[in-house]
Amino acid sequence: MHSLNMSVKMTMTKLSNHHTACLGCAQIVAARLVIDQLGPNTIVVNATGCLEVTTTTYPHSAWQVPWIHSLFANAAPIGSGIDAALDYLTINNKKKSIPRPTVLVQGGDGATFDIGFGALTASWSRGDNLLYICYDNEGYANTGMQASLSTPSLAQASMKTKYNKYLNKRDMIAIALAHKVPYIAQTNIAFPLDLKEKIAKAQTIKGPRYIQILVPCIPGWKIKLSDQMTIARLASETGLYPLLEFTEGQLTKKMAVPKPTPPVKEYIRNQGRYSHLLNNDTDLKIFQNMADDNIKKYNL
Ligand SMILES: Cc1ncc(C[n+]2csc(CCOP(=O)(O)OP(=O)(O)O)c2C)c(N)n1
Ligand code: SF4
Repeated sequence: MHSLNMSVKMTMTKLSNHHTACLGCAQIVAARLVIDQLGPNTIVVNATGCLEVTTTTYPHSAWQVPWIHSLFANAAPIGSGIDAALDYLTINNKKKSIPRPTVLVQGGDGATFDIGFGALTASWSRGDNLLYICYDNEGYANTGMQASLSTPSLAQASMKTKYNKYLNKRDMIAIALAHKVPYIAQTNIAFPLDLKEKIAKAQTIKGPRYIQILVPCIPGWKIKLSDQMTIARLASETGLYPLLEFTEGQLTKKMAVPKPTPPVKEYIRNQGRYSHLLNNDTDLKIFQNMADDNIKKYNL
C-alpha cells in the first residue's frame, strides 16, 4: 500500500525525484511548484545551470513534460521560436482542438542577469508570449558559485576580487518594468503559497511575464540544510528581497515586513558567505541601508 501511494505521488508531479541535485536543493523544490502549478500542457525551455544539469543526466530525464535544453545565452530565443511555431499551428488550425500550451523558459541568475540578459530583454521588447522564471541563488552555483550580477555586493563568491559596496545586485524588476513587461513578480521559496499564486496569475496573462524566485544554494551560500528556509524567509522579512507583484506597471501586491523588522544581521548570521561582515559594522550598515531603502521604496 505504501509503495502504491508513493508511485501515485511520483506520477502526479511533473518533475520527478529522478534528479541528482544536492539534498534539499531549494531550486528543485521551486521548479516542482512551478511546473505542477502550470500543469501538463507546458513546454519547458531550460538554460544551462544546476536545474538543467541535475534533472537531465543522460540518458534520463526527471521531467514529465516536453522539455528542451538551450545554451546559456539563448533560452528566451528558443522560447520565442516555440511561441512562433504555436502561432503558425493556431493560424493554420492544425491543432484546433488542443488548448495552447504555456511556454515556460527558465534558468538561473547567471543565465538571466548575465549571459542570456540581452536575448531575454529582446524577447520582452518583441512582446513574445513567454513565462520566464529566474531561479535566483545569487551566483553560478553549478560551477562553484562564481559571482553573477545577482550576487549581493557584500557576499563572498569565488573569482570575486572586489565589490562595489554601494550598488547591490542588478535590479531586474526595474529593468523588466522599463520594458513594460505586463506581469512581473518577485517571490521566495520560503513563501510557497505566494509563489504558486504568482504562477497562477501569470498563466492568465498574455505576453511576456517575468518571475524571480529566491532559492538559497546550500553549498554556495555555505549554509546548513536545516537553516535554509529560515534564511530564505529572513531575506524577505528584512526587506532585502521583498515579495512584489507588478501588473501592467502597477504595484498590485506586496508583503509587509514584520514590525519590529528583523535586522539584516539576523539574515546573515548563519551564512558562511557573509561571515566577514559579522564583525564589520561599517559594511553591515551599508547592507542594512539597502534593506531599509527597499522598505521605504515599496512602503513595506
Ligand atoms: C557560455 C557558457 N559559459 C559557461 C558555461 C559553464 N557553466 C555551466 S552551468 C554554469 C553556472 C550556471 O549558473 P546559473 O545560471 O546562475 O544557474 P545555477 O547553476 O546557479 O542554478 C556555468 C558557468 C557554459 N555552459 N556555457
Ligand atoms: S549546488 Fe546549489 S543550486 Fe546546485 S543542486 Fe546544489 S543546492 Fe541546488
